[in-house]
Amino acid sequence: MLADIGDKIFEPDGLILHRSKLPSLDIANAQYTSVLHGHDASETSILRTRPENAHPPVLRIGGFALAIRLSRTRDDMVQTGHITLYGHARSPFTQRVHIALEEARADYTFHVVDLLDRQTVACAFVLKPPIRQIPTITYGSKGDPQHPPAGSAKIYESLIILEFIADIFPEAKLLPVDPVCRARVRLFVHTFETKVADAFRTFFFAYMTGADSTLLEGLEMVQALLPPSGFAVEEWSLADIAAAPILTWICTISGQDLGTHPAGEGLKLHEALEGPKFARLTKYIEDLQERPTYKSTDWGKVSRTHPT
Ligand SMILES: N[C@@H](CCC(=O)N[C@@H](CS)C(=O)NCC(=O)O)C(=O)O
Repeated sequence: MLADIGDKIFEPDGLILHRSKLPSLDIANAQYTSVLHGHDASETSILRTRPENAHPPVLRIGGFALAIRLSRTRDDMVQTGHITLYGHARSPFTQRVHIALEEARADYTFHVVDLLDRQTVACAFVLKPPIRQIPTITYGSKGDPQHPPAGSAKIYESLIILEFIADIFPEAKLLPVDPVCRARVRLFVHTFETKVADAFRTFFFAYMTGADSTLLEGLEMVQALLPPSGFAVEEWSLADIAAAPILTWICTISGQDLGTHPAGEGLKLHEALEGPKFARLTKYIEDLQERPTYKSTDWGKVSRTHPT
């Protein structure tokens, strides 16, 4: 569709918006707003044509609403800002993001934030409200990691960061193109986070009675979602990135009986995981650990000792 409003240009295969118009735009669809923000504001933004069967968004300019077909396809998006990852090699949540950045061959800086060194921690902003956690990434101009350039986006929560990386690196195929497969990825991630990641934290870091059976039940639920072989949705995806570091932590530190649980509870959990009931999950974990980006981001041996 061709349309003309003021000094803008709509093209058959896309839309060119002049920068002078950007402040007055009210795109009635958050996806498109983020596309505008995703481009360098000093340049003309180019949005490509939406698929034929997609519902058209409404573009409002000065109260004038115009239904148009516009969008960018997944293939249009590329990294336009520099990424700084604030995290630590021994944080499994950081490793999720690290793997995704490696998979995407992103241009990024890894800035180490050592949570055990609060007094001297070089970059404090990630540990202050509202963030208060690693991993966090900034996305924008490249600069001093301790003082992110004004206008940098600050994004935290590892799963949100993974989705963001999938968005800006579509060629990394962290999310399948097929909507059904994408839904399966998200179901797996949701199940993993709510049934395993939370239980993992409780069992190892804030033990309470029953935490072992809650964790084992969660692991069974995740195992039940796995196909007979291969990764979570057969092809490698964001689901596997979300799962790999935490599953490895569970296996490794339970085998060393590390954590806030009573002594011996970790070993019991480890024994259960090694049994025939978890054979499929065990194979899945082995496959995850063979992934080159898993190996290159591996946190190594845990140095904590069991609390006395
Ligand atoms: N839900 C968060 C969890 C991140 C998390 O628990 N990070 C820990 C380190 S592994 C943290 O930063 N804790 C803050 C603190 O200890 O003060 C995510 O997925 O990113």
